[in-house]
Amino acid sequence: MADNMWQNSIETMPRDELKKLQSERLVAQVKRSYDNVECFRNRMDEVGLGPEDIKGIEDLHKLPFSYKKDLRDYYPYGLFAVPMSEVKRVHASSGTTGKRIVVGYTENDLEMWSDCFARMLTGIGATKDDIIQISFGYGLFTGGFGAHAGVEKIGATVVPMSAGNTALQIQTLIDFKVTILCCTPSYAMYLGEEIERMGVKDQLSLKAGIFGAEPWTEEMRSTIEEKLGIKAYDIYGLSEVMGPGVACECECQNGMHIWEDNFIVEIIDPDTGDVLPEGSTGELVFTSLTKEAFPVIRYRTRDICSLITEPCKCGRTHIKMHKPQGRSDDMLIIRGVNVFPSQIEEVLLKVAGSEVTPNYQIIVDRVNNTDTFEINVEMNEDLFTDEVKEIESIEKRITAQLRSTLGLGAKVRLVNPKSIERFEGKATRVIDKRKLV
Ligand code: DLL
Repeated sequence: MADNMWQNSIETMPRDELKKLQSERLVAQVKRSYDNVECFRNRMDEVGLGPEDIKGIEDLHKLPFSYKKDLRDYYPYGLFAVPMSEVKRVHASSGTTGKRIVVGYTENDLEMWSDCFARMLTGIGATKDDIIQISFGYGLFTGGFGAHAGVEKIGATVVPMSAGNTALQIQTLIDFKVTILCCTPSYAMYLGEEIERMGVKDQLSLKAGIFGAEPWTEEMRSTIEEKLGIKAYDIYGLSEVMGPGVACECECQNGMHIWEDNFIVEIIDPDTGDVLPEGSTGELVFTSLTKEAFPVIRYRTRDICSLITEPCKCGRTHIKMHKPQGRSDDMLIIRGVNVFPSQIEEVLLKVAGSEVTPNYQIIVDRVNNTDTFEINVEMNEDLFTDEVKEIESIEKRITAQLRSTLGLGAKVRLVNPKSIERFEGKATRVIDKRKLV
């Protein structure tokens, strides 16, 4: 087993030692955050807690939670714990409104991140002889660059494709003799279908795939494995906590190891905030132990999940998480992009506030393994027009603004006044027809 580990002594560290390490690191991280991050200091002061009150992980539950909203309130750099001269890279992801959330990394943070990804690669048998195609988006999204650094770390050959252009992706897989593919699971399904349609499966050199950034099921795993002739592994992460590699599967394909030397995980009741007993399903909460530029303490991910505490056959001692089952907020993941309905509402009001009403409906579906994204918006009664040109021009304006805000294409349709269903209670603005297979 030892030869498929990147940092053997850490990955197999006895749990009591791991807990001790977490305690030491937590104490230091709380102190560093208190000294350098105003939001955290204020929250500690409000509940009368000082860094000296945190003596180890047994005191974790005393600490206040942090939320995605904090990243918006302190946009862009207000939660960083080091001066900008120490920040070597930033990434960003969707916030709950038009403002993105921004995260930063020091040189040590980037090292730690690439080590986490290297653990995943080594764990699934990758070596420097592998040729690894990264079809996660490169840019502010953490997927592309996060995976890239991990591949470079283990000394394998990186093929930095980024997302899109399916024909070229397939040609590259074949011609460059790619052995491992990294992308979203829905894109892997789509590539699999196209490869099947083209009848070129036997020209592939692929043996494995690393897929994540959105929910997927065991059924999807089997279909992808069958269509691409590979083993498919799950990887989890989120920008706020690091990016891809907070947790990842090993060769056992049975839960994702959370790298507990770098992160403490808790499962809480999303309504009460209480820590739930072992084995419960609830909201995942992470505390980063080693991140310098952007530490998070008890960060509420909104992902609903449960943990696996039984020892893993691979020999790694780090706890595992099941696939997330859903979210406790209204965030949608469409073609790998995080989308909040509130962002859409903001765009509608901004670009066509007088022509449309805030009555809208978002319809998400999956056709040919690709997410479709449609928005129906009611026209304002006073300005009601059946002039096709005028309607099209409003639709185009909204589509363009959505594309620039979300980085995602949508099919926008203006519909007649009062034609969208009204709700007595909470409006159901989102119809998500995707079945995960
Ligand atoms: O999606 C980071 C990432 C990139 C992970 C590439 C894996 C591979 P964000 O854009 O900040 O970061 O979105 C984070 O995506 O809170 C989950 O809801 C969801 N998510 C990520 N990985 C998985 C997964 C990246 N394996 C949000 N299964 C998270 C289910 C996932 N959901």
